[in-house]
Amino acid sequence: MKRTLFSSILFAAAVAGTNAAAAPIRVSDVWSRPATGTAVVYATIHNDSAEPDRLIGATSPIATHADLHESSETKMPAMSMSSGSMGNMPMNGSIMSMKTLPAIPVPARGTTSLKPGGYHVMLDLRHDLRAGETVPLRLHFAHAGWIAVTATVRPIR
Ligand SMILES: [Cu+2]
Repeated sequence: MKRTLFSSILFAAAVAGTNAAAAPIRVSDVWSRPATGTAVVYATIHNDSAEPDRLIGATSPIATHADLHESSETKMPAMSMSSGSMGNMPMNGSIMSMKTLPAIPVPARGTTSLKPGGYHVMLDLRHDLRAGETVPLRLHFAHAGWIAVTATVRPIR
């Protein structure tokens, strides 16, 4: 009898612990753009827990592959624009590039924004994306596990 009661308490504690850990990550404002070949997905990720987490992967039925990317803009020194010795310099004086990341950090009790010019999920598309379409995605977090979200394809303005 005593042992049964003890087991029940342990079980209740385990369930409570599971529930407490089940919803530390909230994902909002998930969106994409009309695209052919590859598409970007942006989102806002909120971490309500005291532990940092990491987005470590993503999948979507409309994509053959998904990567985590970070865009960055490299400013070219103004000097090289007029030197005449570097003919391939872009006229706007900067180069946009992106790299694949193993993970995107989400700080404890913090927010990480996936947005144009920064972090994003890159999809290799099975079909073109059109404005108004919705895209199911699953985001994989190191601690929170898999979270299903839906991206809305916003028109290009
Ligand atoms: Cu990218």
